[in-house]
Order: sequence, then structure tokens, then C-alpha cells
Amino acid sequence: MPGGGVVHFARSSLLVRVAVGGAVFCGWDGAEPEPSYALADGCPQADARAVLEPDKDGWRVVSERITVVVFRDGAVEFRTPGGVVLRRELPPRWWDRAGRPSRWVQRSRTPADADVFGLGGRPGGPRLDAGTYRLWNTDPAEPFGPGVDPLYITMPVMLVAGGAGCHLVFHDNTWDGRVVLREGERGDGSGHDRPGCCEVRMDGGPLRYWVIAGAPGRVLAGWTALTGRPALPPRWALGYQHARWGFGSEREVRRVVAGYREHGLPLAAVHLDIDHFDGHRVFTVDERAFPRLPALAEELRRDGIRLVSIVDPAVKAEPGQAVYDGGLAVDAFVRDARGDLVRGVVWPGETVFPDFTDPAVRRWWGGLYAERLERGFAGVWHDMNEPTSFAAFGETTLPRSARHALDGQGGDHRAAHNVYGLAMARAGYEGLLRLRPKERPFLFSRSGWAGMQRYGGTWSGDVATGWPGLRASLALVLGLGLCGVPYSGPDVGGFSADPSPELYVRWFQLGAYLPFFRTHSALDGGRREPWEFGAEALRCAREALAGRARLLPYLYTLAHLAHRTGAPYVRPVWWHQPQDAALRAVGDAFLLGEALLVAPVLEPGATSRAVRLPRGTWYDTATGAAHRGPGQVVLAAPLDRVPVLARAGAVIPVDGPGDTVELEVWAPAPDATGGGSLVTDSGDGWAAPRRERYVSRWREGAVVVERDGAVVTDRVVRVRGVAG
Ligand code: NBV
Repeated sequence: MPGGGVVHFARSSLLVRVAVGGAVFCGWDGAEPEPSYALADGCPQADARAVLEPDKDGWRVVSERITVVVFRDGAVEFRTPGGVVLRRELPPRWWDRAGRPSRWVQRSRTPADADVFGLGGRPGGPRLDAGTYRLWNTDPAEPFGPGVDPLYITMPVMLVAGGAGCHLVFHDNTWDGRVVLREGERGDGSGHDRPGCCEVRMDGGPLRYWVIAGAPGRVLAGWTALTGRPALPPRWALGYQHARWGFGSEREVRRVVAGYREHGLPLAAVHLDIDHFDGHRVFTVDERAFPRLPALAEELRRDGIRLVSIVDPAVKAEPGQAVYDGGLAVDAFVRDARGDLVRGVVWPGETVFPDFTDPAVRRWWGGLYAERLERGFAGVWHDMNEPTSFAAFGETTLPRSARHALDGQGGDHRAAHNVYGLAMARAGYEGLLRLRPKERPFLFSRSGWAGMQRYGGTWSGDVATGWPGLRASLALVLGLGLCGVPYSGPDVGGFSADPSPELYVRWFQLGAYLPFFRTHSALDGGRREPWEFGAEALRCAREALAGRARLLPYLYTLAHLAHRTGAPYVRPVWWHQPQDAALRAVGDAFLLGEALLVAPVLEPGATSRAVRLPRGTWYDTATGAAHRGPGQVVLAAPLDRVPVLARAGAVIPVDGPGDTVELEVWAPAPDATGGGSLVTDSGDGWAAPRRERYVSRWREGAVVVERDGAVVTDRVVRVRGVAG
């Protein structure tokens, strides 16, 4: 069999297959790569160069980036081409329950020094501590902080980084499960470090998984080749956005927008929450409070402000209501084994739930977005799609016995739950694309699963207002990025309660460097407009907004790169040095693309903070001072800015006067070169973008920037980091 083969054991079998691009698939007991909700275009072709062959321990498949050894007892090892073991899996165990899908557990060992990242959005990350992580998308019901697990997006995706290298392992199984991480003992002096241990337990579904090895950039490229490249948002979606649960009326929206205008603060979008619906019914409008929504949308649009609408999946069970009647007509709603509609309770009262795992339902639902577009909305915000139902059942979701189409496979909620949000995102994305084929859909979703990046981004959900919530915000963005979902950001200021001016400012400063930058709050959460926190906070927010606006060409370039390669905009500081344990422990700083290292302030009262630097020379962008990594420096962090460092040699496209883009270049080290790129397009649509690549170097005592081998003369170039 090209790419590998099947190894038969006394009571089970294992399929090993290497795909073109280097991802390795392992499937026990007949499990094949398809069908799968994660794979973007089905199973990639096998790499014909890889074959299953006998080995002294059993069998092996040697491929370019990974060697898989299958032992006679059923253990499996993944080794680097140099023979270093990246992970060793013990023979799995099943619990066969006659006629029912069986539960299984798989234990694996990774090198003692390795750390685990990912598993979807985990507020305690980015590096995951020893402990148990559930795989069941969950609305925590309360605003959450770092200790709450699981949250809205869980994924059986782990990025493992250590001295031996880096790999991603994805258990392609949508069922409820748990990952238990146990710490290895590091350097106990015996010379035999005990490896770290990871246990994956699933309540059912196939035992199959993918392993992708290599440097983080290669791993994310491989992962998003498999599960889909991240959707490219329209350019406006990189601007600052403002939401509120409880604007309550068009008048209030106008008042808030006028506030932004009067204070001279840029605003890219306003998000309307469920309070603009008629009695919380999705795809309706409270015509008394929002009598002329299309006119409002147009008015805002003239000022460059888009309107974004929340969309909840639950439909009020109310005969005579168009969405309910329409759904019934196409048999769209989830039923139980007896064929009765499964009812729940959500905002509009008694509700039913579209079965997004049915292609016909996705099509019907996607068509409903026409109503949103006609009202003037430019994007959608999917909420409550874990799915969440308040009270009707013990758990705040659908009963496990609820039936789902599962795209022809048929099954119950145990298998469908975790892909409900993903399938809803697909319905929304494909619907918007059909309705407005020339525009790139803007969609972000609270829940999701492996592959959700194909359809859009996500946000923190109801992060608790407080310093721990601020820290959790960054952990979520970093962790999701390593799972292939690069576009996300928190509710700036926190969802619940009133942040202090200081907390608001620090959250705002963090948000300004994250892909999705949006202030939002709960009905009773207080205001989040920058002028509501006093003159000092307003001044700081203004600075942050100016910094964001200046960086837009760079951020947009990062969006394009994420779309092309899967590399997240926001990366852990160990991105280029996964073997560095000290860098892997950093949870309070991040790389923004190749050029910048951002060190937000996540603690109260700080006026400076320590920053751990990766290898190389880094310039403090505020002072121009150069610092050499690896190592730690303490940098000033007054309330009006957070430390941001630029890599020596970086060429950063920044906003210039009018529509121009300037290049900010940070002097490369002597005898070294640096670089960067600029990707531009019309801001929306599907035309191929233009990419310019820049190289920075010293030439005759001066720093120059070149494109295609010639010194750049058609852009303003500002050189920084050169003394004098
Ligand atoms: O639609 C209301 C809220 C929304 O503002 C928030 O962003 C979501 O995460 N929604 C949750 C439902 C209510 C939660 C208490």
C-alpha cells in the first residue's frame, strides 16, 4: 500500500499511512481517515515513497520527516530522521460493549522535558499544566478565569514541544473525552529522565490520529494543509470594533458612535447583540427599538463603520414564526429517537435546534443570512453554539440521545456535540459566500472544533473581568493559534462587571496587538467605551488605537500569511526555539509575526516588567535601546504603553500619510541581513494579493532596504536602531 500499510495483531490491526506533505495517519481496527469533520478536502494523497517494511522491533515506515516504528506488542514510536523519539504510544485499550461504540484509552510518553500546548481554547495555558482536560464544548455559564475547564472550544489537538523537537498530534474523534497530562520528572540525576505521560480517553468513536512533526511553522503549515487554511478576513475586520449586550436602541448605537467620532477615535465595526432581536428570536429585529436598521447601517458605512450581527442557533418553537415554520418544512430541527422534536430553553424561551450536521439544513440555514445582509449587516457573530440550552436537561446542552444526520453517517449527540459549532460555522460561511460571492465572509464563532479556521475566527466568550481574566485572554489566543485558529481576541475589558481604569487600559493595550480587537460587555457589565474611564485612560486608549492603526499594513500582511501558511499572527515566544524550556514557560508575552515581541502588562500596579528574549538582538521600540537575547531584561511599562520589541533587521510595513505604506526598518546586526514582507489587496474579494519581499542589510555604513535585489526608492523608509 503506498504510504504505509496495515499491521495485523492477534486481536486488532493498525493502519499507518504517510500523506504527501509528511502528516502520518494511524488508524486502529479499521479506522480510516474519512469520514472526518476536520479534514478540509478529504484525505490527502499517500506519499508513495513511504512503505511499510520489517524492522528489528517489528515494522517501520520511514518518511522524510518522521519514522514510525510499530512494535510487536502494539506500541508505536515516532522518531525524528536522526532517530530521536518524539513520542511513544503504548498499545491502546478498548472496552467493548456489545453492539455499542466502545470506549478506548491510549497512553503515550513524550520526552521528559516536553511541554504540551493546544487542546483548543484553554484559559490556563498557553503551556498546559499536568491535569485533566475535558473534550466537550461547554458554556461555563459563568464568566470564566484561568481555572475553568473546559470552555466553548475543545479540540483533541496537542502541540508538543521539547528538546527533541516539535510535533502535533490530532485524535480525529468528535466524542466526549479526556486528556490527562502527567508531568515527567526532569533531570533527577539518574540519567534516565522519566518521560511525560499523556493519556487520551474517549467515550466512543474511532481510534485514529494524525502526527505532524517539524518546526512550529512547518507543523502549522501541515496542520492547516490537512484541515484547511484560515479564512482571510476582510481588511476592516482588523480594525477596532465595539460591541455591547444591551445597546437597546438605534439611538444608543448612534450616541456611542458619535462618541467615537467626537473623541476622534477610529472605529471599524459595531456589533449588535441579542437585544436587537424581536423577543430574542434569531433573524428578526425589534422594529420599535431598531426601526430603520438598513438606514443606520448605511449611515455608519459612510463613516467606514460596519455593522455585525449576533446569530444564535436556537429557534423559538413558535408556529407562525417564519424561521420555525421554514425549518419545520425542511425538517431542519434535531429530533429524538422517537422522532419528536428535541426542545430546549434559550433566550427566546422554548426553542428547537437546527441539525447543522445535515447538508440540506446547512443550506437552508445559510439562506437565512440573506435577511441579515438585507438589514445591512456586514458580518456575523455565532454565539451559544456549543450548543447551549439552559434548563431543560441536566447538562446545559442537548440530550445525548438527540439524533443527528452526521452528514450521512447518522448518530446521536454524543458524536455530534463537539462539531455542532463547526457545522454551524460552515453553514454560515457557505451561506454568506453564496449570497455575496464577491465578498469574503466575516464570521466568528464561540464554539468550534478542529478545522473551524476554514470558516472564520472566534473570541474569548465570557471572560471574567479581572486580572486573571486578562491573562486568560492571552492564553486562549495563543493556544487557539497553535490549533490552527489564528483570528481571535477577548472581550476587551472583560465580559462581566466594571474593570478599573487601569485594568481597562491594560486589556485595551493587549487587545490592540491581537487579531480580533473588540470591546464588549454583558447586559450588566458596564460600559467599555474608552472615554468612560477618565481622561488618563482615554489618553492611553487613544495611544493604543493609534499604534494599532499604524500597524494595520503589518497586521493585514500577517492575515494573508496566516491564510497562506497557517502560521498564526500571535505566536509563542518559542516559535523559532521550541527546544528552549525557559521560553516555553513564557505565558505573558508573544511574537506578533516575525518582527515584533509584545510584552503586555497583565498585573496591577506595574510600571515596568521583565521580558524574556529569544536569541538575537531586539530593540525596545519606545527607546531604540538594543538588547541581546537569550536572556531577560526589565523594561519600562508606564500606563500609557506596554513594552514592544522589534527584531534586529525587521522590515515592518506601517501606515503612512494618506493611503501610503511606509517601511520601518530596525538595523540588522553587523554582517547580518533581515527582512519582512508586505501583502496588499483591495481589502476584500478574491483577487490574488500582491506580495513584496524586503531584505535589510548594511551597505557602506548605512542600512538599506531592497526589493528584488534593488534598493527601495518608492517607499518612505525609516531606519531605527542606529545610534545617532
Ligand atoms: O448574547 C448575549 C451574550 C453575549 O453578549 C456574549 O458575548 C456571549 O458569549 N451571550 C454570550 C449569551 C449570554 C451569556 C450570559
